[in-house]
Amino acid sequence: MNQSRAFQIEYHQFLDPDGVPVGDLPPLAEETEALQALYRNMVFTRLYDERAIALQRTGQLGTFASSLGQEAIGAGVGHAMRPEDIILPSFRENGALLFRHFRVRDLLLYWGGDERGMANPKLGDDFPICVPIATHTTQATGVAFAIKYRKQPRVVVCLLGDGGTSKGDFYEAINLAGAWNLPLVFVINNNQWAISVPRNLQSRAETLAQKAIAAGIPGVQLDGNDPIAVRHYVAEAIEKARDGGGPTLIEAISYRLCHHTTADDATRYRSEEELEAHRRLDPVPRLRRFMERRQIWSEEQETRLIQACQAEIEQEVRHYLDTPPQKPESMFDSLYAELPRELQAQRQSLLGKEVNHD
Ligand SMILES: Cc1ncc(C[n+]2csc(CCOP(=O)(O)OP(=O)(O)O)c2C)c(N)n1
Repeated sequence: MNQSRAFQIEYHQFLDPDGVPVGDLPPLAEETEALQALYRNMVFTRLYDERAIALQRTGQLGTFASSLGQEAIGAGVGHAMRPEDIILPSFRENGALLFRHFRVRDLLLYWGGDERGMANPKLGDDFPICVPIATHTTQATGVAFAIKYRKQPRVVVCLLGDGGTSKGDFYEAINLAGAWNLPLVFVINNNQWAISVPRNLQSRAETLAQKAIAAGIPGVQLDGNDPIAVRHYVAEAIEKARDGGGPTLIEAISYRLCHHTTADDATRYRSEEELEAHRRLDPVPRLRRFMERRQIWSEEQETRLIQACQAEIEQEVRHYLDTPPQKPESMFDSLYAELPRELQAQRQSLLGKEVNHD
């Protein structure tokens, strides 16, 4: 039988789990400031995460999706984007959002059930956190189409989870991205679990990156716990898209070291041994060890960084806690230009005013 086509998926990694280079490093590895910025973002995200969970546990936050163990993805993506690019995040991309104009207070307001958290005018064209799985992938194609149509030198970055790649929306989105050669980069945060569904039950595909092949776009797989690899390959894909080179699908392999959200108990479906094995791949000490060996990071810098992050986070938490709650009827305010009658009635009844149903 003749072979029609053959494909392969490349896997990239620069640092092993101990932060030791596995081969030649990209120019980024010589950029002290960039490495320190990536590291700061990861440490900040982790400390914010811890604080948000404490707020939730004490009844001061509705729910929260941690990114513990996956910080390299957010940091690498956020750092690779230019201010004029547009992010369409899912709900586990804190680090990427913190590199943009999202502040901790915005994120806390959102998770506290206050939509004003996503209404900061400084967010520009960035999209709010998307909780419905993969629905934002088709929106991303729309945004990327608009950019291309207007000939703007901007790129759209859309992040989703491994589970999200099983949704029809995702296949439609990558197909259109390919067909229209859109300036769009999809980044899959493959943390290997979609709540309690493990990656191997989610799809028979050997890699998630290979889904790109059917869409006719490049698909690459990365060690998503290697911040240098994420930053390097996401930046490469973004700049290629900016130059008219079209979309890329990046699968960043990581692991969710935390519960799915504060409403989940991951001990019910996965073992301590599995968790322990993945703790050894943690991206934060990985970059720290690399920088220490290069003598661009010290114990003293670490202590100062932690203090500075904690002080900033506490200030943001104060802003969040001091924000007067939204009025309950505000939930009707941003849905429609003109509220349909049934919803008007609901709004009125919430205000304590009965309406006539003729
Ligand atoms: C359309 C839709 N269906 C179901 C859900 C419920 N749900 C929330 S998170 C989740 C799993 C998501 O897994 P994955 O895409 O791997 O992202 P992760 O949470 O692991 O980052 C599901 C099914 C949802 N939010 N939206």
